[in-house]
Amino acid sequence: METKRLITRRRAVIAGMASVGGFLLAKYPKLPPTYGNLLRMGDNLTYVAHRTLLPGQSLVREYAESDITSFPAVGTTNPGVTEKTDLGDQYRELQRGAFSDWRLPVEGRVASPRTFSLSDLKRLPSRTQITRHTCEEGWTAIGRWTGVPLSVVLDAAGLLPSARFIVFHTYDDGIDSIDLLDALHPQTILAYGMNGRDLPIAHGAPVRLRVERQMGYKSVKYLQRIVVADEFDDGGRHGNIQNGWAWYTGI
Ligand SMILES: Nc1nc2c(c(=O)[nH]1)N[C@H]1C(S)=C(S)[C@@H](COP(=O)(O)O)O[C@H]1N2
Ligand SMILES: [Mo]
Repeated sequence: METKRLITRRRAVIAGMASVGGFLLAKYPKLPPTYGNLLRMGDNLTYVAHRTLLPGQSLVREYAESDITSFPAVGTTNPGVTEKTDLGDQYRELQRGAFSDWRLPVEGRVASPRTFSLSDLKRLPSRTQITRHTCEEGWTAIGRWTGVPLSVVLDAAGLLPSARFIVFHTYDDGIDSIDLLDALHPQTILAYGMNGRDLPIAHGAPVRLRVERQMGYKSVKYLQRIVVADEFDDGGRHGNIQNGWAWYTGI
């Protein structure tokens, strides 16, 4: 009798949890999409640990104005100068026009593909957050980011039920992706402002991603295109595996 009651209660608790997180959890396997890739065994541990310890959309710490530090610019600091590709040329052109011609397509597994200008993004609800950036090189810095939550932009395009990953293409010819749980996290924003000004070129102008629960390199700069995908896409030769960096790097 006692055992039976316990089981019933446990079932009720599980059912309750399922109804709250059902939408997201149903989409999330227990293992990362990189499971089985020898080069990416590190992902398994961080993904499972992270997703077990932080089952909800818990927020990372936000700091005070007085905590803001100087912020180095790392990796590409100007695709218009450094990228010997068509994308680099395009970026130089956009830069000349103060990014008034910059457009961000949001396409793939969405009900209505959309293209946003910088002013379109600025008209959407915004969020400002002072957070710590952690680079794989061993430094951290605190900055104030202003932008539109990625969830707002994805809502505007309408995620189809088959949507599983959000893939980002950049003007320095890079590709990276995050899963829906990170994409819909309230602190995941498309940032167009840094420390109260327009986002500087060196930090990813006109718009960069901020994924605050991941290592710094997941916060891709120089956004060019967003693709909603139904399959895992780590960017292949355009992705961070080229650097030996994990796809999932929860902090
Ligand atoms: N497109 C693009 N995004 C990028 C990079 C890059 O080289 N290109 N470098 C990454 C790395 S390793 C870090 S630490 C941060 C650096 O951002 P910052 O230049 O604003 O400090 O951007 C990340 N996003
Ligand atoms: Mo980094």
